[in-house]
Amino acid sequence: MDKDEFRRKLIDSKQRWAAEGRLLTGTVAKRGRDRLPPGQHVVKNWPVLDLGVQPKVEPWEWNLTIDGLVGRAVTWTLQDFLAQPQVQSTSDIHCVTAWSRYDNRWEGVAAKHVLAVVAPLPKARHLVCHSHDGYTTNLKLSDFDDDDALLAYKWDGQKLPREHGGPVRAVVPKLYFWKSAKWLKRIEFVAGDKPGFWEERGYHNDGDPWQEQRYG
Ligand SMILES: Nc1nc2c(c(=O)[nH]1)N[C@H]1C(S)=C(S)[C@@H](COP(=O)(O)O)O[C@H]1N2
Ligand SMILES: [Mo]
Repeated sequence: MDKDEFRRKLIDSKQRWAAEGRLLTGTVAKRGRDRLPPGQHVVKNWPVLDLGVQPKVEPWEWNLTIDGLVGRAVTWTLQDFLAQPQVQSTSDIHCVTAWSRYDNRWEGVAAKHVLAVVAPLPKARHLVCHSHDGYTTNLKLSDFDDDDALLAYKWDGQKLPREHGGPVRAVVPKLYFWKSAKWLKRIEFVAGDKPGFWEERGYHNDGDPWQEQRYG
């Protein structure tokens, strides 16, 4: 199977899941009380999920532009990125395909630090993450503005491997993992919402695992 065929089949089957409402249990859990969201099971390994293309972005050529409706747009090289305060944060992953992985030890730049640096304008209510493989995903600014959201450079003490989005990926633990863009290239602050790749293909706009916001 070539890459295009893989990609088409993967998109087809995930769109079918959404159309059929696969995995929905009809329960609503409570984050903080229920560690595991409804319909999820815990895995020990770390599955790789993407569109079948894992762009190779060399550390020296990687950069991240953060722009749109901000007071101060920036473009960071990896050196600039690493010169920002680095934080550690341990959190759980919840993928919409029903696996969850506990206690991921991330290290990188806190989302709150990003917001402090670029100072989004009051009318900026959403953001779009753009990746090197052409993937996009949208977030509410209020979901990104969370203590455990970060741009991750390390996982479990090691540089983030390419298949998991290295050099740098977004991590927004309170939402399904499709909201966490790998191979991050640009964060664009916008006023009106702009659905991303999966959000345009039957996946929920917000993606809260405890409310089973899988499809929508
Ligand atoms: N750039 C990019 N980011 C992406 C994806 C992708 O295809 N491209 N897939 C998303 C999906 S659907 C999931 S479940 C997670 C998977 O991350 P992992 O491969 O590190 O487990 O990445 C998300 N971020
Ligand atoms: Mo996913």
